Amino acid sequence: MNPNPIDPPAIQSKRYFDVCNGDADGLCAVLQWRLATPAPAELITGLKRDIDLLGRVHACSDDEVLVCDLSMQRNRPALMRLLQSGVRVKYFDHHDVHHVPRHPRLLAHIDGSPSICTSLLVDRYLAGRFRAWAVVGAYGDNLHAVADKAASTLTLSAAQRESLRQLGETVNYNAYGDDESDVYIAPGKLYALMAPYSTPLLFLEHEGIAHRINAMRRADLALAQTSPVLFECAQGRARLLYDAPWSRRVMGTFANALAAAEPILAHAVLRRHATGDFVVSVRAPLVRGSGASTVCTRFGGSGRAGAAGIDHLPQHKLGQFLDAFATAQWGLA
Ligand SMILES: [Mn+2]
Repeated sequence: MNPNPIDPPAIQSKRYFDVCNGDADGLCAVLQWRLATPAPAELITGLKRDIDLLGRVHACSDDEVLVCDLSMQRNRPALMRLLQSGVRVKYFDHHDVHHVPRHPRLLAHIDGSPSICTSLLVDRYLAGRFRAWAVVGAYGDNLHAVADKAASTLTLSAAQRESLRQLGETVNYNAYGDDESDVYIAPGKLYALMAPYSTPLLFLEHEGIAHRINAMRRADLALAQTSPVLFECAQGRARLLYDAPWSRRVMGTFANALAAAEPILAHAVLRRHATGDFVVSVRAPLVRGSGASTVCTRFGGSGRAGAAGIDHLPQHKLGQFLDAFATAQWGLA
């Protein structure tokens, strides 16, 4: 008998944080990881435009952070702070970064080539264990040829592959908006519905939400197709949308649809705010695959080789932007 037991010191248990872009590629990247490595992780995600997410993580020594599909360039200060405070970080991404830091607590799989996305980087790391989800992520990022190739390694009917494509495009669409009131469901809540399913086909079979979001996507796309051409040149075309919840949701999807419909052209979709300033999505010609981020970074934007955007293009810079778009060296940058 011990009359005077001493409680052991409280041990702070290790915490897990999953941080990702709220589009299909980001969500499907984390999903594959968590199917392979289950843990009670806190998900930190947002809309497509919420890219400075790592700063929202309050982790301490020995906690683990998984980061997927978020620009390391944009999140570098928060990344360094976490590493210096003893946090372990696994980082998968395909956005441009000047320099990947070397740190004993950082595992980084960064590849900015136009034929890869974050879901496929995780798929590669996991040796294809949850590949159907990676295929959904790749379709969501408009990497159709790459997604088709990955899908061809699975036993899928043509109809099943088409379902994965539509799901990728639908989950991607659901991430676009100025705030959560624009979108059908917050990306984090959509993730929670997807997470229990080891394959996207099971998710589609048991949950109706993707079908409901897809109906909204089709209606928004039909409206976008009626938008005027703002500018046209030999190598591309720019369309103009007015600002409304539907245009905020469909902008990126519309840009992807235009790129798929006319793959030899570059495409820009501009949405005009009430202030007169613009939000811009740019797609490189699909057949060449690069140049979009080069155009957008000149105007304070960011993105990937094939797809990029500008959050705020002042009205007086419209002419400069259209010049840059018309004279861009697609496929070289
Ligand atoms: Mn991505």
